[in-house]
Amino acid sequence: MFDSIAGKFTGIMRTLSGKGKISEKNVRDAVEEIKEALLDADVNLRVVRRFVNSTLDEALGEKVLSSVDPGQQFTKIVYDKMVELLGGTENTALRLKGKDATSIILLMGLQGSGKTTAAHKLAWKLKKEGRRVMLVAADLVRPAAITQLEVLGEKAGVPVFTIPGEKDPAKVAEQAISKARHDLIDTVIIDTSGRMHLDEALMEEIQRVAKVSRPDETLFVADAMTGQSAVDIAKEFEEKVGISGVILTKFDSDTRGGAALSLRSVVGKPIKFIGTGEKMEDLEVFHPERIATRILGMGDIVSLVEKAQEQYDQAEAERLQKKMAKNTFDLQDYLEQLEKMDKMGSADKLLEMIPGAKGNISEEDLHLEELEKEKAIIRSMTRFERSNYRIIGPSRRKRIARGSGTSVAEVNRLLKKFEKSRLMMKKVMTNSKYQAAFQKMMGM
Ligand SMILES: Nc1nc2c(ncn2[C@@H]2O[C@H](COP(=O)(O)OP(=O)(O)OP(=O)(O)O)[C@@H](O)[C@H]2O)c(=O)[nH]1
Ligand SMILES: [Mg+2]
Repeated sequence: MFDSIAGKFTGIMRTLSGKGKISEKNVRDAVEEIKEALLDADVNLRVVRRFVNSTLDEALGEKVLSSVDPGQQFTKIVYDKMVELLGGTENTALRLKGKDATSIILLMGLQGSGKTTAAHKLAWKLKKEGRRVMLVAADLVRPAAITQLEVLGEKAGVPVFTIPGEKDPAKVAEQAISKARHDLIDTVIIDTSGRMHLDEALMEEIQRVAKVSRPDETLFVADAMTGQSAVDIAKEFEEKVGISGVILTKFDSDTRGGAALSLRSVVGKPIKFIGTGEKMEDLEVFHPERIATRILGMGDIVSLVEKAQEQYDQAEAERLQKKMAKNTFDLQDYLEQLEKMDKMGSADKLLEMIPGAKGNISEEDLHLEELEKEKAIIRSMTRFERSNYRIIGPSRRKRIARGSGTSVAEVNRLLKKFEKSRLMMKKVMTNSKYQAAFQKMMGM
């Protein structure tokens, strides 16, 4: 997706970059080209107009034309507008209850949009994050739908709730939820039926299922390949049922990207995930910045370095260095470092940006799952525990393991690893030779 639009944007940005001076006409021409590129990508007309007008307003302002590097300023404006269009910095995380309650996720959308696949992917992802998940087969329209979900559930290692012979999806949902509560399942994902077209029957059915299940997340599953019509349909679902977010599937397909670029702005609800393939692991959290970077054709090593530097600014580096030297680097600091890695982007994207890394280093090499667990473990600790890891005795370890959905052995492992690395840090930081290397690495 976005290949064509990215090509155009790269060209537009290139003509302006490096110019010592750009005129008002240069800006107007560039914005005109951007407009055409967006329209060619099948972006909603109103969205295009708004984008173009606000870009023009800002780009014609004093700041750009008289700046030292107007081309760069212009690129920055377009990038910022694009990020905003895609959702800005809003929080797209699923809003689920804690693990001591049962959260409900309801998936809905047209036929073939990817609901069942998304249910499967989501089940696997949440299970990996330590949640106890149950899938619910509430698509009673398509004959093979139940079997399809059962097969997928087995693949993901997640139970699938069905009532053979039942005709009413609302009843299935209701009973599934009470069974889930009884079985201490913390996350229920309901897969519903789709229809070729929007029709009353589908809406009425979904409304009833939503009413009995009272979902924490009502996710509209949209097929990116359907372009603008996905946007209209999403609007309809928002009005009739109410949606809390969107899963945009088939992001890996060769489409122009109009749906992706219009949905957020027209529907007013965040895109939470994108489906990037048919396999279980092909579900990614949607990051506006990353997509904007891709569209503007900036997905190269430069942006990786920039991002890295943004996150690890100098003051931060100095602060860390002091902490490490004084041996006061605590679990809270460690958690913050792990969270920063998240902000830099998914491992996959990271690997894509490092020349030669893709194919040679796998995500597994990066031990991501372990890091996810470590984050969960630290988040289950109190502030006091985070800065005084030595007080974490057996009963606290038990509580932390329970709270984070991990085992005591995993908590032990993290604490041991942390202790070891603190010792290492101290050694390194009090050795002047290493100190210089560290400063160089941090760009100091
Ligand atoms: N390439 C690609 N294919 C996908 C993606 N998501 C779903 N598919 C494929 O799209 C087809 C339809 O997916 P389903 O999950 O069955 O769609 P559904 O919405 O449940 O369909 P109905 O139950 O018939 O309404 C399947 O062949 C999936 O493999 C994706 O992100 N990328
Ligand atoms: Mg289905």
